Amino acid sequence: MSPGRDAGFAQRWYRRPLRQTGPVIDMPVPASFNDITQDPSLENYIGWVWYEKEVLLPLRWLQGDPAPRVVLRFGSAHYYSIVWVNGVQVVEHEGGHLPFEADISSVVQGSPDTLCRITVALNNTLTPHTLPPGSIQYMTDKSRYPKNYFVQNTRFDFFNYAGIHRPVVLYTTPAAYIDDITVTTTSSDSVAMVQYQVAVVGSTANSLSLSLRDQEGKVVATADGPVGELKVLNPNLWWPYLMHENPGYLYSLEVNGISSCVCDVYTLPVGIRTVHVTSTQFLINGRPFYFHGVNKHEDADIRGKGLDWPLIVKDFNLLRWLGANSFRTSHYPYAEEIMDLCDVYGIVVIDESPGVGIKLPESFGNKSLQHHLAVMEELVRRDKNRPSVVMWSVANEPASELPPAAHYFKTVIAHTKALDPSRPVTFVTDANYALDRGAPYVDVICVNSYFSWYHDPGHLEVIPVQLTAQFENWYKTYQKPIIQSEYGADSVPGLHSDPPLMFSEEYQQAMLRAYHSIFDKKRKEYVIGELIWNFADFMTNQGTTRVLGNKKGIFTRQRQPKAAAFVLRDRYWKIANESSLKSNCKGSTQDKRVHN
Ligand code: BDP
Repeated sequence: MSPGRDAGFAQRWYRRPLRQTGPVIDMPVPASFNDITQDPSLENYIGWVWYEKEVLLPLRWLQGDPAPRVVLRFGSAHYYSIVWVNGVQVVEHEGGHLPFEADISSVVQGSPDTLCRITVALNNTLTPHTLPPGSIQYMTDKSRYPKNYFVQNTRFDFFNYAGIHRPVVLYTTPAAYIDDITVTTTSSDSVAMVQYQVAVVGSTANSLSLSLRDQEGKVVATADGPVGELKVLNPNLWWPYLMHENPGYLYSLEVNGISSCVCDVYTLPVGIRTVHVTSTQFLINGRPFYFHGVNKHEDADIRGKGLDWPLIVKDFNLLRWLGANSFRTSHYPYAEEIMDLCDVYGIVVIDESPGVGIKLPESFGNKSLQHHLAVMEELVRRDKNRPSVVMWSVANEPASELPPAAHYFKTVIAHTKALDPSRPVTFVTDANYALDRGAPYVDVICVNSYFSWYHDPGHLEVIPVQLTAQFENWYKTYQKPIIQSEYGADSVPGLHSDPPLMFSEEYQQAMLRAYHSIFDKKRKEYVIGELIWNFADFMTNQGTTRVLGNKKGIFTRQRQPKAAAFVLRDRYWKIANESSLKSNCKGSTQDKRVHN
């Protein structure tokens, strides 16, 4: 649960090289450290880096009987972190992309002054058992490499940016506090039920009262106790963008916990909606939902994967301009700030874990599996109450044809469903339909394919036959709805060629059109979505197929549209207007005017 209380921001951090053998560097937080300086060795640095900052705590945080509980929270830090406060280790955490925190009350309240020194050691090394996995390769041929030379190998296609990527906050709670809230919703025509469960820590003699307010601030339901239901008459349902004239309707659930002497209050946005999967459809509030959206990355010039508010808001404006109703958090959980806006705008999310590049047989062993289960626990705990999240994706393009993949994915998917029985679970595959050992366990088949790009490069004419066969083979085998979870072609902005040749803007457009003609046939049957690869160009490792990164964006890295963005925009608005008419649910006139 994110802090909703008395919070102070920690910033102006410094990266301090290990053992202070080099200069102390000014390092902004949040940001990746890689692209901040002019030092190429920092850009590709693998190993330990240190951050340190001193902050003044308010005196009222350190005194009182009982004194408040003081918490230090990291939105994310990549990859492995150890944190000290005033020299005392307070937490260690494995994995980027997800939050972690530490109760630092006893450390700071035991100190004589209000100055608090926060020290972080961070290591970005990836091993076969991290998520994502990687491996370190030592180059021992002295005729070819300098002494002690090694490289970090990974099997994923984005730059392994590292650093403290999301905000670091200090906040307080009472000694007895609300630790967790779980909310699920059901609805019929005129009544909705909000089932809730509240976990309180630090006191057994707690009384809890809950009230649910609508957007006008009117209390529409109340309840008492740690477990129960709130009944909402004539509910305003949470609808996806372009599926309703008022998408993203959020109620506000206020939870008051009162113990003998203190009171904790937490306010949680609640969207009332249901999700169901049939053999041919994805239903939101009982109506067929078609994913017309994108895959993204957290990636930008200079800050790398560091949280960037202007960029976040720009991206939501572009998504709405495009008529996109959804995205997948390829290939790791995105910042909570992004997820908050998805809830507010009604952008539907397939929430993906960092399980990308699971290719080595040793990455399917028990050590990796246990870590993957722990990551799913962290992800579900963080995002379980978000109406925008309609499905979990546990991985992207693993080697799911390997024998151990069956047990691995059966276990990860079953665990995720046990943590959250209310949502479907999937993983994204590029394996052959006849060989995939994880697909039997998913609710929705998500398949990536790059016909005319990685397969038969330059041959746009193969797309209809290959894509049709792809869909028919998967459906015949599993009778589950299918999402085209990736398809795309690189294009260098400004590069033109007609007839279309690879890497030109025209080729990217032509590839899209060829895919779309098959989507249009199959979405009448069981294809329930299409997510372009990728929303924007993004940085990757250097390589012979990458020119300053992956260029499959329909926007450049600086968020300017390529020609393909206009093709997609026409299509998405057309689909949106068709489906809003079909579901007899008026789209906003303003939105329609934008499309025309
Ligand atoms: C897909 C991967 C994605 C890559 C893309 C590409 O899922 O991460 O960036 O290929 O190569 O297979 O552009």
